[in-house]
Amino acid sequence: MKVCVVGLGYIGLPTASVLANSGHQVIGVDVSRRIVDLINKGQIHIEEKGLKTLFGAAVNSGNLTAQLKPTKADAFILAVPTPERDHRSDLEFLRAAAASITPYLQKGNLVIVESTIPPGATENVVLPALAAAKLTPGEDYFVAHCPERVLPGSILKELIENDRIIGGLTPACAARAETLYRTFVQGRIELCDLRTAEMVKLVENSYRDVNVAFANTVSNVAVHLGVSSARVIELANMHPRVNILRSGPGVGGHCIPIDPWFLIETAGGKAELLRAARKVNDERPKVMAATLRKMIGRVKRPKVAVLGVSYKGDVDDTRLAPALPVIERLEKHGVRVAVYDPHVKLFGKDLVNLEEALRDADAAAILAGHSDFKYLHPERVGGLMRARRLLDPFGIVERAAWEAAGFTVETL
Ligand code: SAJ
Repeated sequence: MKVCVVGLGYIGLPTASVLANSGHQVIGVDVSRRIVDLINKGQIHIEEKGLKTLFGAAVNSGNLTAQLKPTKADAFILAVPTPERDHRSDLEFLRAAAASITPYLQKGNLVIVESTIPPGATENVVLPALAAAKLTPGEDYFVAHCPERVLPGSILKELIENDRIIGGLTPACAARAETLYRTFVQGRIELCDLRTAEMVKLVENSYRDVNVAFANTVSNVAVHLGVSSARVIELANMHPRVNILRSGPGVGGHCIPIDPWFLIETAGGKAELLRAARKVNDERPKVMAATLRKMIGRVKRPKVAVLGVSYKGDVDDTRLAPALPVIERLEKHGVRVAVYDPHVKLFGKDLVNLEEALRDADAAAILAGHSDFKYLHPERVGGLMRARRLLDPFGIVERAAWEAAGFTVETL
């Protein structure tokens, strides 16, 4: 098929690359000239395991090119961001992406929405934006919602191996979209209606948010009671039907802190648990900053070394990363913050190397669970710092070894 993928971000670019390597002719579309130029030069703007190689193969095969405007195609995949503003979905990018394909939409085409949206949005936002094409959806062309479900850090593996949910405007629409996904998906493909597919995606991420909020609640209570939350969770998880996630510095990324709001927005007041979970997770950075200030105590011009500022371990993405509000809070209280991250290239603040970050620091805080941090050497780290204190909310380092090296280790 000739497939036009609109939006070349963390989902659109890997999807375009996989499609191109599966033999489709793919035209990637993005409003950013920088991204289009980079792609046509054979370069990419995001870090994702295996993507460079897969993308390189797609471009070299001649099956993947990028441009600023859509073009006539058999299928259109909309994979643009759907941000949240004031706890409501902002679907302007999606509306604009849908409007941008109308001049090229023809009878028999397939339009797929991959972006995450509130239930009802394909019909209420995308279809009206496509109306200018003067074609009847479900009759003249096919419409489906196929939410992406891939985990950043394992996108390429999960794009191929995960099961997919496809919601169709009609059963024929869902079946049509299935033929395209079948060309690269090895997992099961389940067909349903639009609204079910839209809700499934939001339910998945809300489930994760509530479960992380539960772990964070356990941590908050454990701190209050003076016991180790990691040990409480470890012991509770020995029960055959208990599986508590990890508590941490908060929930970041472009999905989990946002998607529950899309469900709350359309739930008619029936999703209060999700609202409570959001509050618990959003307050975690405050807990981190307060803990660090308490650990440091009264020191003149204190300095904290923040190790890791991406929203989670082993990725370069800093969107809504919990490290950001932690840093803001510390700085507001006069703490100097030096930031080191082995994955992140761009960040609102200057990034420094590890030694510089640690030099004369009164505490170090691991705020993204990068696996590299397992190999930090307590003596070397301690040798650079003014005082040996470590906040490790992920429990990344071997606590006993660090304590033996004279560190006060706080895991929360
Ligand atoms: N986190 C914890 N404790 C945990 C697990 C996660 O604090 O035990 C935190 C992470 O540090 C991070 C945040 O939660 O800040 C989210 O990380 P994540 O790994 O749970 O999820 P994402 O945002 O990288 O990807 C999620 C995935 N959804 C689910 O697992 C239900 C992925 O499959 C989705 O495709 C993706 O959102 C998306 O694009 O919607």
